[in-house]
Amino acid sequence: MGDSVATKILKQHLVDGEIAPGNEIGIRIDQTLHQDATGTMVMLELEAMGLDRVKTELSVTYVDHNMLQSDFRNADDHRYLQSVAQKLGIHYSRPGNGICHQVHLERFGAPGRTLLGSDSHTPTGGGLGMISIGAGGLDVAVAAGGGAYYLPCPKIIGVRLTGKLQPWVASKDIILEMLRRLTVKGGFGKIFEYHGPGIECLDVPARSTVCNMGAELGATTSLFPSDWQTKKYLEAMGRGEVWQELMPDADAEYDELIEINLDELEPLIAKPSNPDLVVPVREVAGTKLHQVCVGSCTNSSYHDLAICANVLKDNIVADNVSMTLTPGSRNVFNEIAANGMLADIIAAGARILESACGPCIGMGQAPPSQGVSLRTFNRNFLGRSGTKDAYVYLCSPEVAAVSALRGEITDPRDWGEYPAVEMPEQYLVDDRMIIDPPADASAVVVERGPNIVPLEDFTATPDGIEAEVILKTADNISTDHIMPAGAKVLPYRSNIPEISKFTFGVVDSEFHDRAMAMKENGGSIIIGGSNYGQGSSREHAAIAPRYLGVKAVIVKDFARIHWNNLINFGIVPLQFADPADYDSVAQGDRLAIRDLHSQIRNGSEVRVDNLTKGTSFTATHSLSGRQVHVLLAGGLINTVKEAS
Ligand code: MIC
Ligand code: SF4
Repeated sequence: MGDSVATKILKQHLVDGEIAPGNEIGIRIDQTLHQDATGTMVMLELEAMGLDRVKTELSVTYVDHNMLQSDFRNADDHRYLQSVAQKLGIHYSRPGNGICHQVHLERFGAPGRTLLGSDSHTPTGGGLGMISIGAGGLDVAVAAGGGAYYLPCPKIIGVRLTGKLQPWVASKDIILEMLRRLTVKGGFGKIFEYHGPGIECLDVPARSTVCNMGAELGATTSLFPSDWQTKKYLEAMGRGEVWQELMPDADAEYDELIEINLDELEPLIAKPSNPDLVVPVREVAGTKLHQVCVGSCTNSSYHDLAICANVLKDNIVADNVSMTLTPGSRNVFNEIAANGMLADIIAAGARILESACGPCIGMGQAPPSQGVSLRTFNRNFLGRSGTKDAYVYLCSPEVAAVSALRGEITDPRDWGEYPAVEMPEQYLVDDRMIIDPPADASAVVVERGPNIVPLEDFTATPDGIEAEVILKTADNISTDHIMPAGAKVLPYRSNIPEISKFTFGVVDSEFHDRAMAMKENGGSIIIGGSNYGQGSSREHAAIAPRYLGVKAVIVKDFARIHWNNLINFGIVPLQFADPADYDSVAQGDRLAIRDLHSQIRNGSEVRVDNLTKGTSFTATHSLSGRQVHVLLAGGLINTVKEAS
């Protein structure tokens, strides 16, 4: 049996274990990506590990999330990141240069390489035929320091595309169709490899949109082969030399196969408030809009902006709509400025935002109360927009542009002829906003502001837990619920005591105070449903609960990155052996786990006693031997320190 592209890259980078689904494998990481919201923690962790220079082929820190400078905090973080990047041999993409994933794709990604990023949408790089994975900051820090990245060997799922996208149907509709079919947990433990004749009609940015939002499936990553489209893109970016052909073997077999006929695809939309609530646009057409936002790492490439410019040209945004547009990178910005499209967009009344995450992470542009916001982004979790009772829909730039003019959700096929975009032969490229690290960093002084608080020491996991259930949640709790982002919270990303005050704020405003009270009395336990911790890679969703004394999280099942983050920060992650037991536990119950160490070491089952109800149930864990060691040591920082 021949190999898929994913298997070829994994084989070339394997440093530990054997490639077979379910095994834990360790892979070598060629490149790391960090951004400002998770990156300050990565840098603090690298410093805590005592590293003086990264050991990867390439590491880049981007400033794109924490862009609002309403006081000194974010600005101090930027200054810290720039100086520490210089010190550690990391390239630094300055604020204004663009969203990490878009810039990385344009300037650094390369077929056949591995990329680990402290951001869940790192799989955007899969559009170039690379294995790019989102992970918690600590895993990225270890990889930057030359360590392997460990993961349960994923299944490789082939997604065979046939046919051709029809006018007004976009690559965003491919991934929305995947979410419609598979749901937000359908990608757990899987790599999606797109192939087949249908990929011919997709250029690299279109492919990257699909890979980017594979994160919403909960997938390990997604990727496309590296073919003539990849070559064309890299040449247009002036980087033709990094191209190599990378195709699946003719007899490659996949663990499962999914088929999508692009001829039959129609414009789709995800309804509030989960990315898998997908329906055809025509089903919700006519819904009145208050806001339309184009941008985010999913849809901010040149083509995405250009299609909007072509639709908006000589028109005006509807009276009831506030429309924002965000170019994904300074290069895209320059491109639309140089060819006049920016003028068409401004004339149409759209609000131009700086090249950054912006409204996607709640950095401004919160919709009005109960407002309806249509966004080309990837996530619409409750409260993420900054307005808890807003209704956020996700769609393609085509749907967004036409709907902004009509003032209501519109199937763009009703608009008229498709205003096709001509792609540049050669993109405008200017790398002067990327600062290379010096060869000799001995003179670099790391600049730290007063908001940058080093991590506290983590104690080893105790041999027994007796604690109260502080919270019982429903299914699909995202890290946006656990640790919200947005303009108020993000400035505290390098200050755990402060940021912990916002933990679970969206669902339970008393959580922090209750947790602090319980901390003195054995700590607390969280009970969760299915797909607990979906969404972002932010390890603050684990570090803050840990700081607040959460000892264990017992759920029906976990999302991948958050599960890893819990282990890395010494919180015991368990699953109900029988999901029906979820119903037997209530908030306020006192639970006990005796002989935790031997129970975890000696098998996958752990007995949990419910002292309040006088009952007990079985929980399971799926930790590897390595992870058991990390967890019981109190987290990964402790084991890294042990080893050095
Ligand atoms: C997100 O889209 O939720 C973020 C903000 O980019 C996060 C990272 C973070 O929380 O800093 C992600 O996707 O990992
Ligand atoms: Fe930024 Fe949004 Fe992309 Fe996260 S999903 S990296 S917040 S643009």
